[in-house]
Amino acid sequence: MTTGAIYKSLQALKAANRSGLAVLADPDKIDPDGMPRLAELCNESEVGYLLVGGSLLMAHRMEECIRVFKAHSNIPVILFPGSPAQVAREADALLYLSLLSGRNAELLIGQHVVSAPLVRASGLEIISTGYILIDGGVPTTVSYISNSTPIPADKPDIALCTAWAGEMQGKHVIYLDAGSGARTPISADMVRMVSSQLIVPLLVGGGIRTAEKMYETCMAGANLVIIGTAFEKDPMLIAEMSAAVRAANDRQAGVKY
Ligand code: 1GP
Repeated sequence: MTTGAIYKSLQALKAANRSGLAVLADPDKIDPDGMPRLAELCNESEVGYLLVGGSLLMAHRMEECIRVFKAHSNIPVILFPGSPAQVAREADALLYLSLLSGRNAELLIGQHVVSAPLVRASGLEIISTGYILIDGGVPTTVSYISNSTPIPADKPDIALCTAWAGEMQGKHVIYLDAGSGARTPISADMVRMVSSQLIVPLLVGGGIRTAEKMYETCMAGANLVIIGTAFEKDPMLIAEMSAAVRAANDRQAGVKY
């Protein structure tokens, strides 16, 4: 499976030692009427990608949310599916997730086999993703639904070996996630250790709610930082987080003020 423009843009971030910002929109928490405003805020900032998905999706409005967003923005939309049912042709790409931190064969290969015809027929850019859950201090929906235990937050060596295994298996990206609404986001030490050892881009998310933490995560080597909950609570934070990403990128590039 060849990769496309969106993956190339993530590789470019990695090659330049830069970070990007992604907003995660859960269609159960934002309705299509909220999408024009979200698109406007994203267009005015450093947001490079909109991720769409949720663990359960009770409201059946994912496709409409994507359509409305795309009518108001050129920012690429990437599916971050909580289940194989969340494949929407309206999006541009799909994070094709394997839950590497778990030992649940269904989430490593079983559901992929069942959904393969649907995914291939979708025409979406497929980004093979080694998805690694890290303990964020509270039980998350993902760990409950997946019946899997996250990697302890103070075991960066396990996270690194899991990421290495994913990279050697050919995953296009590695995603370290403390889970939506995590009390404790992933430590800069863990991000730094994993990022410094990977060739593929590193995605990081879960519980990031301040510009300081955003800056620290970017400086530690995250190539894409994903924020959902903090923006649901206060969409105006998008501008503040964007400034933190810009500051980290300038610092990495040696820009002096
Ligand atoms: C969850 O990493 C994402 O999978 C985003 O987490 O909602 O806590 O920002 P938050």
